[in-house]
Parts: sequence; C-alpha cells; structure tokens
Amino acid sequence: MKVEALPAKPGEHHLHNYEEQSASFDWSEVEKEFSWSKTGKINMAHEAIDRHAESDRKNKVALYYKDQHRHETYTFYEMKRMTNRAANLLKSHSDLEKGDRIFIFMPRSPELYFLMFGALKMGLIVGPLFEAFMEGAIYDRLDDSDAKSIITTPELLPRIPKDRLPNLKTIFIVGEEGESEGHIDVLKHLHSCSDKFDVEWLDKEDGLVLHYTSGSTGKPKGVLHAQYAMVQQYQTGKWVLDFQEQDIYWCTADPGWVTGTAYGVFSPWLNGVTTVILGGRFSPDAWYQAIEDFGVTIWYSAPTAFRMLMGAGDALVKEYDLSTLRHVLSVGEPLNPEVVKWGAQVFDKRIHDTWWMTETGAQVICNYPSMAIKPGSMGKPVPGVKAAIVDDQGNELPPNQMGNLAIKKGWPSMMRQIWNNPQKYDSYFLNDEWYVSGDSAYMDEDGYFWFQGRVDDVIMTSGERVGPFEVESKLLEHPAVAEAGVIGKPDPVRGEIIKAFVALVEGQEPSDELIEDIRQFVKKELAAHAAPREIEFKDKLPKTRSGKIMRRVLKAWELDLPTGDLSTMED
Ligand code: 6R9
Repeated sequence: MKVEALPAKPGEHHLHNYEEQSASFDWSEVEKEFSWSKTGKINMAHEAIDRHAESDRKNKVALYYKDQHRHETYTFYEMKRMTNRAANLLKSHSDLEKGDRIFIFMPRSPELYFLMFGALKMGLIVGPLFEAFMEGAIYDRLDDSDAKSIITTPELLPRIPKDRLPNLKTIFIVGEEGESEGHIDVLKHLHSCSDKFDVEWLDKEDGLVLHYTSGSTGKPKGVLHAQYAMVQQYQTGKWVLDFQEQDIYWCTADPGWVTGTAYGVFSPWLNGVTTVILGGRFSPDAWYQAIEDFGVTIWYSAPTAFRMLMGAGDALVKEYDLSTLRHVLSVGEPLNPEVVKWGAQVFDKRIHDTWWMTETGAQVICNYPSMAIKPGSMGKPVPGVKAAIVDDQGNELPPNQMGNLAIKKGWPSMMRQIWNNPQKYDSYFLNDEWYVSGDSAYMDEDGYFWFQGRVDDVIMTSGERVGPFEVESKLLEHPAVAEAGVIGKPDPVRGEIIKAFVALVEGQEPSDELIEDIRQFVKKELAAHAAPREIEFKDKLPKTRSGKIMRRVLKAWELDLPTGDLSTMED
C-alpha cells in the first residue's frame, strides 16, 4: 500500500537526530535523574510528585480534573499533601505492608489519584481495575494476586465477593457508606489525616503496578512492573510525547488500562508536566471542549476514539478552538492511514502512532516529531531498545518479511513477573534472548515497522499470508463502513478465507449490492486475494475497553466456539 509520507515537524525536539541517538544512547544517563543515583533507593510517588513539590515546580499545576460535577485543580505541592494524607489514611486503617497488593476499583476522580500515589508512597503494589468489571473479573484478579485490600465506591461495592476472598482484609470506600468491620470511609478521614508522610524507600526492582491482561486463552494474567520502569516512562515522555515545561498534556486512557497509568500519570508527572484528567464517558463534544478549556497542547488517545471523532463529523471540530494542540499521538490498535489523513486534514496535525504492550511497560516502537511518518506504520524502536522481526527459531528476518515482532530482552521497563505463573513468564522468551510479542509485523528497508495482526489472527488464504489490519484499513476507507473486523474462516479448499464483520455508518442499510460494492472496493484498491469472500453486517463490533477489536470473539462467533475470558470486553 503506497501512502505519502508526512514530513518531520519543524522545531526543537528532545530527540532531534534519531540515528545518532540510537547509536550512542545509554540508559544509565537517565538513571542519574532519580534519587537512587544518590541514595540507592527509589519511590515512584516521590519522583513523580514530591520532588517537584520541593522544587521550583511547587506551585505549578499537576492535575486539572474535570467531570460532570467536579472541576478541580491541584498543584504539585497540593498533590504531595493529598497523597501524604492518603498514605496516612491507608496506613492507619490497615496492616498493609510494603509489597502487599491493593486494588483500585472506582471511576476516575481526584481521590483515585491521591489514593493510588498514597499506596505507592507506602510501597504497596497497585492493581488498577476497570470500573465496568463484574464480580467474576474482580474475584479472579484479587484471588490470583492474594490482595489484602481494595479501594472502591458504594456503587461498586456489591461486586466485590468479600466472603470468597478470605485475605481481603480492608475495603476503603470513597463515598457515603458508613463504616463497619473492615470497611473504611475514605472521605470521612482523608482531610483530617496528617499531610506529612515519610515515603517507604524501595529498591529499583521492587514492585510498582500489577496490570491484569487477557490473552486469547485462559484466565487473565497479572503483569508485574518494577519501580525501575520509570526510567523508560520518563525518557519516552521526552522523546515521544515531546514534553516541554509549558505543556498541558491530556491522555484519555483509563487507569484500568496500562496506558492510563504509565502515560496517564507516571510519565507526565515524572517529567513535571501539567496533566488533564477527564472523568465520565466519551463524547465528542466533551472531548473537544476539554481541549479548548484546558488549552491542551499534547493529546494521547487511541484509534477507536479517533475513529469515533471522525464519525462525529468535521463540522463539529470547527465549533471548538483546538489551536493549542501541537502534538497528537495514538496507541492501542493499528492506526489506519485513513485516520492519519483525517487528522492531518481537520487538526492540521500528524497523528503519531506508538506501539507497546502491558508487558513492555512503556513505549517501544514510535513515531517521533523529528522523523517523517509513513501513515500505517508504527514507526521505529525507541533508542536504547532493540526490536526486530524474527522467525519461530529466533533468527532475525530481512526487511519486508512478515514474522514475529520481538524485543531484545532487558529493556528498562520490561515486566518482571507474571504473578504466580513463572512458566507463563518464561514462555514469552525465545532462546533467553527475544521477548516475543505475539504480534506479527514486518520492517521495511528504511527501518519502519508495519503491524500485521496478532500472530494468531494472521490469515493464510490460498497460500498467501494476509494481515487482517491491512484489510480492515481498506474497508474503513469505503464510505459506508464505520468499523471492520477481519478474520480467517477455515475453508476446505483455500485453507482459510477472509471474512469481514462490518458496522455501517449511520444511515446506511445492509444489502447484497453493498456487500458486492465493498468487496469490489477492496479488490480494486488492495488486492484480489485480500478481498473478503464473506461480509457480515453487525450493529457493533466486540471490543476491549481499550478499544481493540476482539478478533478472537468474532472467530468464536463464526465457529460456534467458546469465547473465552470476556472480562475486558466493553459493554
Ligand atoms: C499499550 C497497549 C497490546 C497490544 C499489542 C498490539 C496492540 C498496541 C498498537 C497495537 C498496532 C499500535 N497494539 N499498540 N497494534 N499498532 N500502535 O495497548 O497495551 O493493552 O497490553 O495491548 O495492542 O496487538 O500487542 P495492551
């Protein structure tokens, strides 16, 4: 597929010469930034909040929070005091100790962040959960990690099966509930707790966050990150997000998703950057309004959100002043060239794709402001991290060959454990050298990486390998198509045939003519062998809460198979 490259952005950037930086970079430079270079000890909450509160950034805004009911602002100094209070509250009402697991199960609010960083100040391992989780999903995660405590709201409390979780000793409740044995009313105590707290000094390999993520089979697995992840989260904030002192940064991700922790709060606050957090549900108006109200300069979101904004129409964009935006980024799913083109048209901004995973802990393959973007490509590896396309034996493949997207073991923010499951952890690594991502991709002759699909999603039809993403992207360019998910359907003759599930834009009616029209469109614009032989219309496609199309669910529907763990699927 040939799409014109978008030239580099003019101006001064932290990463001004990708090749040079990649050749010479050493992570030990970044380590100097943090307290362990002086004391040998570390704590994320200190590095992200307290050290700024003790510097010239003391009165700088750390957090703009807004939802339907609340609109609040906290400086780094105020964040330090509130997180100290939260730490004192957690400590005085429990017997939680360093390394214990505490989960956070509540909608976004300032208290969520006070408590998250309060827990980090105590040296606890924080497990963020999506507020939409139901009882079974909560049980699996708390049971597997042997959690001692959870923070929630009165509304969500009934979904916590306390009687089946004997080690869950203390439930902190944000909102009016009244106290009882093992139930602590956070708001009743928070403001009277002392605003002084001595953080628990940790080793850089001590635990930080535990994110559960679903694979294609089995129960969700707990991905544990160490404090040391901050090195890469901090540095990618500079190179990829291009943080400058005056920026107003907005990452739209929920903390239940790794993006909402690593880049929702850790990366910007490690860099001392003002961060916007918007509560409530997605709505195009509220989102554009937030950019205008806060004067957002850097905006990090996901393809599914961009596609929904695209669907809301370009006229809406013109009703808002979005002129403060200077840098737009995307993560979570392949960023269709169609969306990149739209971004360039309506915002006059290139959308920078970034690739990484819960397991990688921070961004790995990215587009940088100082580099040309090839729409549809994820970009190039972060300096200091080696990525490659390898075959199933771990041999590096030459350019333009599809294979396993792999990362050389040992990058700073690499996961440290799959909780309770060392075999699973080991199974990610090939020859003790490569972390194998489960994504298939190829690298072109210029070193740009191109996503093709999850390895188990790649389609083999009449001897040709087809990445579902390329077909989905082409489908999306058809004017009637709002969303598309593509799978391989077993076929006695061709091995597999390509089947597309399509949601239509509003006002379009399914018909046989439309099916044929869409088929011909892909055939003409992409390739005959890539045109779906079957197209089925759906009102909605199954997606995760972070916006990923769940092809395995489409496949299970198609083949009448069990759908597996659905806890991360959106409503
Ligand atoms: C951060 C995050 C990881 C999986 C990953 C891949 C997909 C993420 C992508 C992308 C294409 C991108 N993915 N970014 N695919 N282009 N820029 O998303 O973590 O929720 O663990 O998902 O998401 O398939 O393997 P996580």
